[in-house]
Amino acid sequence: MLGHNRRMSGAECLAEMFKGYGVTHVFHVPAVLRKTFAVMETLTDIKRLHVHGEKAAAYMADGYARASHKPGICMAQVIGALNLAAGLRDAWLAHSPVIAMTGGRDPKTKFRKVYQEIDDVPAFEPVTKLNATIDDVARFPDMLRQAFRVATSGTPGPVHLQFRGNEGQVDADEAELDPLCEPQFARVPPFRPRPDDASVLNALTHLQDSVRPVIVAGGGVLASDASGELVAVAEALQVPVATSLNGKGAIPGNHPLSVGVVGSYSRESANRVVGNADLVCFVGSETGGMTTHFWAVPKIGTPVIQIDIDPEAIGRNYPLVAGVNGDAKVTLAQMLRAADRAGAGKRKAWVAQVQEICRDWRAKYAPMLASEAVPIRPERMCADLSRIMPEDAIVVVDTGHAGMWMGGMYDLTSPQQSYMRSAGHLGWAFPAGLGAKCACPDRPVVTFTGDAGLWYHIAEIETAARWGISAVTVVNNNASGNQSKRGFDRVYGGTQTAQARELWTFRKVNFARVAEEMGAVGLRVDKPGELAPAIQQALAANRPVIVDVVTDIDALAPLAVS
Ligand SMILES: Cc1ncc(C[n+]2csc(CCOP(=O)(O)OP(=O)(O)O)c2C)c(N)n1
Repeated sequence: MLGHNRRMSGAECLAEMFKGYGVTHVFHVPAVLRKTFAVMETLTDIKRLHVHGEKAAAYMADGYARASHKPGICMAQVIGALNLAAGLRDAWLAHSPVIAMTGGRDPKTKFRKVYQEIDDVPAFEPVTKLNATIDDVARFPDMLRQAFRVATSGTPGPVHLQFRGNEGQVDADEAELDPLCEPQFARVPPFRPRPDDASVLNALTHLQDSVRPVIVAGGGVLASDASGELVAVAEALQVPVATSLNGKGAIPGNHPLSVGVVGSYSRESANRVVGNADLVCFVGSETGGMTTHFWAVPKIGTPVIQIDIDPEAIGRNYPLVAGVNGDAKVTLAQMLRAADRAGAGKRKAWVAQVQEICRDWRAKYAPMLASEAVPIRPERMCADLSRIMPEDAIVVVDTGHAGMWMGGMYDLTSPQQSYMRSAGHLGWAFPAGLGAKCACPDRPVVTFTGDAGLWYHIAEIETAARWGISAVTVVNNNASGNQSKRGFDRVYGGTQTAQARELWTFRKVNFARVAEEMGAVGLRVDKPGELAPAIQQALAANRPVIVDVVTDIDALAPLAVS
């Protein structure tokens, strides 16, 4: 079609195209696209990580994608396909460009009760932007290009390609193929759509007219690599900045205009500031339930501006005074050029009030952040991590209590640091941290998870050891999923029976010993003073490390205020 066809196998075509798109790692459970894996060995340097479960493979690809902005690739044969689909759910919720490839049904044997086979395609529908089947090898080049195009463009997200044959044996077929790549779609964002000037000026006018505004920065700011422009606009106009949990990292926590994460897994100061604002400007945020504490912060009726690359997101949950459709970086740069810096003085009193709200938060939690209690308090873990994280660290955080503790209590301290979090799935963070380390081997990667979170994919410690993935995983080990405690207190009428604890507690396990047995480094921490030295030792080890921190089962994260 494009004039550079050569006779080759689908396997050769895929391997060449992976190389052309700059793929460095593929996460899989065998056996799928076997011939492609064999050809990859001779044609490319791509690392083929054979892992312990398809869901973990998807989470690793997701962590790889979020850390690098490059699509992460994961694969499964037909019987593992739904395990892989389950693992795409977090990528879907977080808008992460993951490309999943599975083996699928052969037209010759469909509906004949073939071993291990069902129709998997519908299960990928709710978690993908593109869900397609490839029955003929001639379609490899255009479908792979489409996969990269869809995964990276607009609001990024997962894609599924099902290859004919339970193991995708269509890759052994030959045809005249052109393995052409489009490097533009090897990374997010491929395009930076420029908004129309009138809509930007309208938004800017509203922002500049307000005396108590706040910006809420979402994951779209990070996808667009727009943190620099965001902070510059905030400084020029003197507008405080909250972030969504997905956007944490868009502004360092120690910036004088930063108020923290707003919403449900949040910091009280952020909810107070957004709740008191006379105008809220969402940038790259879906204005979803988690970010707005189920649309209570800000209250519906507060004047709102929304800037987003996806026109369908603009105005979905809040009636708007201004909407801007465009890339975050381009839009914010446009606003900066037109900004009235002189007029920023009218927000002096508001900024002072905001900074007092932030100081109050710090004073309220200072004793817990510095707590010497044994068992260790999670607040102390967050404070120590904020203090000692290297300048270019990637911090990866699980959901549930881990998301609440770190979302609320952890601060990034440099613009080079990154933060990624589970969009809701317990157990995501540990494999995602391994994927992030594969994508960015020269950056320190530190994962924060609870013990319930680690249990999900604990087998991947062996994968980390086998592949020398030197991510550091810090476990808030309270031998329970104690985020659930409040909910069970409630249904037991205030006081749980002794037996009720079987619903949310575990055996006490020493994960440092488990890690050592699997070939990683294990460090056990019982006292608060040992925590920072252990993490520093872990970062220097240049090996996969589990830092097992024994924490207080009665420590419950503060609930959101509205
Ligand atoms: C896939 C999935 N299943 C269930 C949940 C519900 N859930 C949220 S937090 C939690 C327990 C968390 O335990 P742990 O990671 O040990 O942290 P802790 O609460 O003990 O601090 C559970 C079961 C979830 N978020 N994701």
